[in-house]
Amino acid sequence: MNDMTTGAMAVPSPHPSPTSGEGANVMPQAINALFALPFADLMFQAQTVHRANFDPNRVQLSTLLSIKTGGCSEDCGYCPQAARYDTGVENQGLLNLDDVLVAAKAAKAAGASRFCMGAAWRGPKQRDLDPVLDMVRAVRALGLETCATLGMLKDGQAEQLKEAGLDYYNHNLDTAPEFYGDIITTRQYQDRLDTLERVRQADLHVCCGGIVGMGESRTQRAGLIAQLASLDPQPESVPINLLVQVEGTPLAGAEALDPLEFVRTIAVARICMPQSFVRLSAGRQQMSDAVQALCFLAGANSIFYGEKLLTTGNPEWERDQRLFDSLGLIAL
Ligand code: SAM
Ligand code: DTB
Ligand code: SF4
Repeated sequence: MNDMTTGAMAVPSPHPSPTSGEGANVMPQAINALFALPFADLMFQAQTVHRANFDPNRVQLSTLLSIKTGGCSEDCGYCPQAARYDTGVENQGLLNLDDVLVAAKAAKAAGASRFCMGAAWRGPKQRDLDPVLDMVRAVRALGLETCATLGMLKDGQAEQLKEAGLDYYNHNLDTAPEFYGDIITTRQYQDRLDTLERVRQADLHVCCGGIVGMGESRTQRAGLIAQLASLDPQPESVPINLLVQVEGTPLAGAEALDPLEFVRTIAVARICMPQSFVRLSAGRQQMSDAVQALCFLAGANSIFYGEKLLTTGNPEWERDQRLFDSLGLIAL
């Protein structure tokens, strides 16, 4: 018979030192074993790790803005912005600086601490990057943390972003290496790892996560977390997205993920990346408050905050404020 403690401890640690926050030696079998724990044991372990590293009642708020929407050359099977899928998202040019500043000021006034600018590019050309550098400078001058997600970076581009005052670069691994080819063919897993290495070398903070609910197996969810946790050092921010199904994309109609399996994924991410901010990311609009509350209990301590993600909806400010009030959560 297992009591609560032995149930939780019967599983080997996925990491030699659960609070070190360093990557390497993350064992996929141990991560699979975490997923297989009784729910209460998994949640207990996640809460224990979370409380050893963070104030459990504080949640970081990041607001997204799509600075360049649609018309993307890539074939990411989940993405409404890929030009090749008929999703109704139009190809728009880069926003001008004034529009970006209006959005950043509104995000700050609503309580966000970080402003993340996203562009539907395979990667930025130099003539694209220059105006983005101006945006980074101007948003930083407002007193917000800055984040950008612009696709793959070439040599020297991460340094230019750092120099302009960028704090974080978001670039996701998206899924496990074994499932990746089912989702994206126009760039390789190694391309993503190379961009992440350039970001690290430029001394930028890394924001790197993935998407679940794309039809992957549990072992593949564990494989994604093993990859993320093996980055050395581990990413400072880890967005866990639940697929937002968009009509016209190849993944529209994928079998929906059981909400409790999503909660488990958050818990396992927390345990394997003890010092990272784990972000409950895309998919919140479709999620009940109760499931979101379980995600916070499982160790999520960051959200995308604001009424839009990039092209799809996110909970309204008022709904999030009510949720935070009812759970006693405080914005970081
Ligand atoms: N184009 C750049 C790139 O792909 O790196 C930056 C923007 S891209 C939209 C950023 C991330 O958004 C993707 O890597 C993916 O993880 C996430 N994403 C895109 N569409 C999504 C969807 N329908 N549901 C959940 N996450 C999604
Ligand atoms: C991330 O991991 N999720 C965000 C952000 N990084 C750029 C994007 C979610 C996009 C959801 C689909 C859309 O709104 O277009
Ligand atoms: Fe383009 Fe990024 Fe969407 Fe892929 S995820 S299609 S690279 S915008």
